[in-house]
This record gives sequence, C-alpha cells and structure tokens, in this order.
Amino acid sequence: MKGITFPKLDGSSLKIGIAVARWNEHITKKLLEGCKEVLLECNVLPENIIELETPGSYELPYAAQQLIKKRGVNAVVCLGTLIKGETMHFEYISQAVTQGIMDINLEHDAPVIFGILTCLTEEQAMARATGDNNHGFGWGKSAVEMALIGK
Ligand code: RBF
Repeated sequence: MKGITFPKLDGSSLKIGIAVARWNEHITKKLLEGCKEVLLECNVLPENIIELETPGSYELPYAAQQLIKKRGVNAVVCLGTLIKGETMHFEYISQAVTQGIMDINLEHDAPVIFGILTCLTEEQAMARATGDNNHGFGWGKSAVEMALIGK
C-alpha cells in the first residue's frame, strides 16, 4: 500500500469486527475482500472475523458500537464508499459518519478504523478499492495494530 508501512503483526489472539455498507456495493465488496485477506495474513482466525452489513455509510457507527458492546470485538473496521452527487447528501453523511466513528473510538474500549472512501467520482473510488491500492489492506492492518495496543 502507498503511503504507509506496518510492523509485523500477530492477530492470532484477536476478534475483529467488520461493518460494511451496501451503498456502492460493487466497491465496498472489494474493500471487504482486501480487508479480510490481510486479517487472515495477520493470523486472525476466520471464526474471529465478525461481519455485519449496513444499508449505507451513515449506519456504520451504530453497527460498530453494537459489534463492540454485544460481540466483544477488539477492533472494528468500518467500510463504506461515499461518492459525491448533485445534492448536499455527501457532505452531511461524510461529516456525520466521520464524527460518529471518532465518538465510538473514544467512548468504548476498542478502536474503530475509518475505512470509508470519500470520492468525487466512481472511478476515483474504484482505483482505491482494487489491485495493490486496495485500501482495505491498510485498514485491516490498522485494526490489528490498534487492537494489539488495547490488549
Ligand atoms: N451511503 C453511502 O454509503 N454512500 C453514498 O454515496 C450514499 N449516498 C447517498 C445519497 C443520497 C441522496 C441518500 C438519500 C443516501 C445516500 N447514502 C449513501 C445512504 C446513507 O448512508 C444512509 O444509508 C441513508 O441515508 C439512510 O440512513
């Protein structure tokens, strides 16, 4: 992944939640694939990866909160793709979900990773969800690194 390096990470003792939005599903699916691939590479056991779907990105903070409170995960990755349209929705949802995720980070004893693409076009989003530049890789590793800090 461009722009970031990670130390060697052992996630064999961790339970990781992934909340993934269905809006722009063809893109969020790829982020999910990248994220899961890297979690397995970091030795997180398949049965310790708990997935939850939401309709859109706006619902991700609540799903993250529930994964922490009810499923006892050590970290959550929130995956979504916001693409700017013709109205103000993009701005409102981006602001709300960004703040919502930070609030969950600070209120609960588990880190929540901001795995949300906020793009002007679908092409920009696809370029960040595929190949070596699939941001799901970095977000999965960030979850393992941060969960180990809280262990
Ligand atoms: N959710 C996303 O995850 N990405 C989007 O790009 C997105 N755009 C939206 C645009 C409009 C006009 C509306 C009404 C909703 C959009 N949503 C999007 C869904 C949003 O996150 C949420 O699921 C719904 O607003 C229901 O709370």
